[in-house]
Amino acid sequence: MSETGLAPLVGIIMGSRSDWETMRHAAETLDALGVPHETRVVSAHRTPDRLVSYAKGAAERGLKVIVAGAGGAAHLPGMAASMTSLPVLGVPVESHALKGMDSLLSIVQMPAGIPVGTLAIGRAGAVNAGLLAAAILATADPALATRLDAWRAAQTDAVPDAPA
Ligand code: RP5
Repeated sequence: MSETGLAPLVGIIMGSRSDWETMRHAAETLDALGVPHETRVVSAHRTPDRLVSYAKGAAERGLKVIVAGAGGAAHLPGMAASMTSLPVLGVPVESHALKGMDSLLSIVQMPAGIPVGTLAIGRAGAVNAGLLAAAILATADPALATRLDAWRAAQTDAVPDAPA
């Protein structure tokens, strides 16, 4: 169950608790849009069995989209995508050593055949992963489509005319 008590439609997974500072922005975006979701730490290299069980069971548990964030040698999104036909959205977490370029290239350069929809490095990518997950769900949920339109209209209204 999600925090709202509704069955989660989006699974937000991340390679480490240290990714939460970035990935919480995906969760907060889904909260703002009223999309039930769950959050889990699932590491491709530290908890490989947990990853297999999560990815293989995701569709059967009712998830519709997976958002996967990882940093460094970020194989979590690609490995998850290899074990489910649900759409997987990858968020490159900014690493200390290479500022997230390692994460980005690890996630975006999937060989043909197993897609991962790759977002920007860091907070922007996490927010946009939430928005994209909602947009995918909204194709079959008119009420969510209306909420997403309202979210975007509010964003537009919040942009000032003048820089200062
Ligand atoms: C990756 O290693 C995680 O996704 C995280 O971004 C990075 C560092 O993890 P910690 O050492 O902070 O746990 O698996």
